[in-house]
Amino acid sequence: MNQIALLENDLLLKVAKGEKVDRPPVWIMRQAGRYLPEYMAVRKQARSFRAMIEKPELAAEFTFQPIDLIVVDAAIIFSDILVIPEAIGLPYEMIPGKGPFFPNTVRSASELNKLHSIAEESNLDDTYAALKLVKKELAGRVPLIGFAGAPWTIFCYMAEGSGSKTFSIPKSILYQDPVFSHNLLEKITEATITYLKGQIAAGVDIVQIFDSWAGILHKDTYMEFAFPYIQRICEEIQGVPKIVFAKGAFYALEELAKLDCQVIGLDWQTQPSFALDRISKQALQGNLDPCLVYAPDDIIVEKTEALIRSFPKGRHIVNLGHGMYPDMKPEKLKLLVQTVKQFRYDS
Ligand code: 1CP
Repeated sequence: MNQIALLENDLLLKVAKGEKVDRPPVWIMRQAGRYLPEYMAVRKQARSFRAMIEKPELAAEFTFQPIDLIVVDAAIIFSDILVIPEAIGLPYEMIPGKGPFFPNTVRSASELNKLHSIAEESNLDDTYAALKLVKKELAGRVPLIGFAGAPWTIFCYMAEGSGSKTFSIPKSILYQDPVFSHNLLEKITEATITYLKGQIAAGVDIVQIFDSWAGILHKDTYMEFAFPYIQRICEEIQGVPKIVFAKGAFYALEELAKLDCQVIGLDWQTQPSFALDRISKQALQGNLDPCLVYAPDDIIVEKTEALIRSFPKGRHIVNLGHGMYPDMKPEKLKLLVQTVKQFRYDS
């Protein structure tokens, strides 16, 4: 049986497959998280961020919150891109108010040699269990999005050991030791392919690859160290549509357009017309300025409708150009989502 036939709301998948829709679907990056009081209430009871994603019931609860409260058109599994370093031997901690921290880093061949492949049983099993639970409880209400970080973005965290404004350590490694860099990127790519295949087996309807740090690279380094690994992931992951979101990679849109993926995500600095001039095959996702969520109601409605009109009918998924911030108001996001839901292409 066709998976789509089982979904009540399959707008997202329809757009990914180039089928007709009467309005664009909408979901929001970081739609689960600290801006929701309901998230904060449950989070207080959890030991740590890791404990939240390691417990399938809790991960499922966080996944459902934006579906029930904001009423978006898709669920994205509550997890993190950093489960991949952990799965290959580099554990992380999430420090409240600060972000990720890796007690060890990978900056040399000897450190790379200490990594391993994904074991028969690993932390990734928690995500698979959460996905199965969410898929069952969703009962076809909306599609379920799985995700992973792109190899370059994961490389950034593994080499830097934390978040950073410049990621000068991983960037310097690309220039100083390209052989090591490719070896580590290769290792991450293999694990990511295994992980995404596992997510598909657990029931996801579509996957998104987050290259959050694409924008700090020069086009030459992006084409050498980032793009080929995303390309390989796209080629090996089949059976569900793929969304590639390379934040800040305006310089590589022509190349991203050649990927075996159905949707390209856009950050808010990229003009829709600029992207449409370079991408003719895929649907586009985005790309409202996240700070529009702080605007007065009438501006939110006006800008959201204008955004929809700037993309061709049926080739657009509404989203922000990056994630929600913790101090944003859920009511404002709800208005944005409602605006999309009331829009009709032909009126
Ligand atoms: O609702 C959802 O979006 C689903 C869950 C989700 C996703 C898709 C989380 C939960 N994280 C992610 C992806 C993710 N994680 C990315 C790619 C998207 C992006 O660019 O934002 C990145 C870069 C991370 C790494 C990460 N995890 C950071 C950024 C660190 C930095 O460099 O500054 C942070 C702060 C986290 C923690 C995290 N992950 C997710 C949540 C809700 C949180 C906050 C935890 C909390 O304090 O409650």
